Amino acid sequence: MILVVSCVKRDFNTGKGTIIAKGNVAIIPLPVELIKGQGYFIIDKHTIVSVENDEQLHIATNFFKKFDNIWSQIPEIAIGKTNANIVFRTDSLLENEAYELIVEADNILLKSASGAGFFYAMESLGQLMSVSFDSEKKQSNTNWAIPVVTIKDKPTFGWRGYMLDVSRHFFDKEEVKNVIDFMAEVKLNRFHWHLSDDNGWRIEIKKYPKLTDVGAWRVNQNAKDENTSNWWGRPAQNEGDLATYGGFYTQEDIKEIIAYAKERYIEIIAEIDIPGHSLAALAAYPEISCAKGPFYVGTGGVNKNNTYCPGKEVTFEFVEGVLGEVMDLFPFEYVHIGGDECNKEAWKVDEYCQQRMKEENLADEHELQSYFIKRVEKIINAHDKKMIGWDEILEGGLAPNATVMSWRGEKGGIAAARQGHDVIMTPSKYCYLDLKQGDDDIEPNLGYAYTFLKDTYNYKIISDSLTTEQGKHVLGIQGNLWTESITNWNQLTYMTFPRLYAVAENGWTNQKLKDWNSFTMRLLNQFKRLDAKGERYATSAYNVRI
Ligand code: TNX
Repeated sequence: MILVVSCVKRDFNTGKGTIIAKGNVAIIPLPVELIKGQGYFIIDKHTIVSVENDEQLHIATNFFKKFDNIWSQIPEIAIGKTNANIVFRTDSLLENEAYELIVEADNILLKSASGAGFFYAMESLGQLMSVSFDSEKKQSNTNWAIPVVTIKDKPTFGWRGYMLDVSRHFFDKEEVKNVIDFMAEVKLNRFHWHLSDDNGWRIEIKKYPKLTDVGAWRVNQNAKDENTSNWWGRPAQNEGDLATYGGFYTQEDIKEIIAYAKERYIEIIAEIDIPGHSLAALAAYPEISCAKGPFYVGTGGVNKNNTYCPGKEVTFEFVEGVLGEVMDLFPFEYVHIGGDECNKEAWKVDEYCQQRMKEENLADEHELQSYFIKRVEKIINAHDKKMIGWDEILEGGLAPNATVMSWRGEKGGIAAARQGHDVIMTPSKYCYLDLKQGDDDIEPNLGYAYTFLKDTYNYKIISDSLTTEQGKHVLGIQGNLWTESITNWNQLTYMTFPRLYAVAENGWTNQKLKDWNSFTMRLLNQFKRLDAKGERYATSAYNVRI
């Protein structure tokens, strides 16, 4: 495998002084089949792209649009061109998301049965191009040399996800789009958006305006917390730091982001975390809690009174109102309702909860939680959507159609798959991108564990303890970025890369083909791409335990 990227300045027969930016073969995630040939295909001002329909036109146009800043010779792209040298051709025999990319010295052929497959073929093509394609520098006379190669590729898992917590720290619309871009580059297809938690409610709900008027903002306690266990990491530096901290997305923002993700073949799964992790909602609407309040949007640490009251009908009305708008907004078939780490102390003494437990014949608070989640699932199913929850929803009995996200190790996922429920594996030891990865000096630190790159890479998504039939319930893998200790974009990318690449390759590449040594070599190319874009990433994760 060639790993040297070079920009060779020389005369080339299409023009004097033209720069040839030579790419190399170092694709992440590793394709199923890749045969390298001799020579290069040159993309230059004579290149013509032929597509078959509007969707392909869109894919090709968007791909070359990325060059706008750096290249003035974008190829002509049109439907049904006869004299083209980059050709899109539908092959309905290929599986969903599969593609073939055949680069020869004088033409490139892309085959797929779906828009997603063509999109992935183009993303692979992008990785075959020189890193200078990612740089901001204007190179109007650059021609691009794509190595001759034949790729036949398809994903192993249908769910290849990344979760971003925007509650603990807020990331704005442009940052979210950037996240979606870096997911797309490595063929991830599920963006899990953690939109509510104790520390901020981030989605406009028209029926409940206080959720964002009140729930999206918190006092910035940086100054106070400076010498204590400070989740938020940054001491007050100037007057502005004492103002409120927060932000939210309007429904219009969300539509824009959904459309942006759709163009990149990424589905968005919205999470409204209930019945625990709900301080921000309670600050806005205390009547849905067992305790009296008042409540304040959390500023770090754990507040035990952060739970909805499943004894009161008004709680279900609220949940239905909120989820109704969420489901109308997000086209994806799944909605995530959290269900994790719900503190049930208040339920034990609340008269409404006690009454409910009597009426419904519920033995304990776990069954009360299960009652709550099952009612919520009915609301979701009535909208023809499916519910996902963290693995705590197993406690007290799973809701009939629930999908489980296994985070407290693999146990929950294994148990749910054995019960015939679909699962997504995201065990913290392998998939938590907020956990430390090696370098004690410079990493943000939640303080309780590590997630090493090599472990993320080698993690076996379908446990050996499942039968083949049970294993089919494992939909895939997801990397989660919780943001208690991640306050800004640089920290976000630093904790995300390169572990996200390990998640991506693990989810895409056949278990038997995965190869740690090859992965770490190919990673160097990704680091160069990140360098070209000026993005931070952790080399500690790379160095530790190679
Ligand atoms: C557990 S994972 C949580 C999150 C925290 C995370 C920190 C899960 C469902 N709950 O609320 O942010 O640990 O690693």
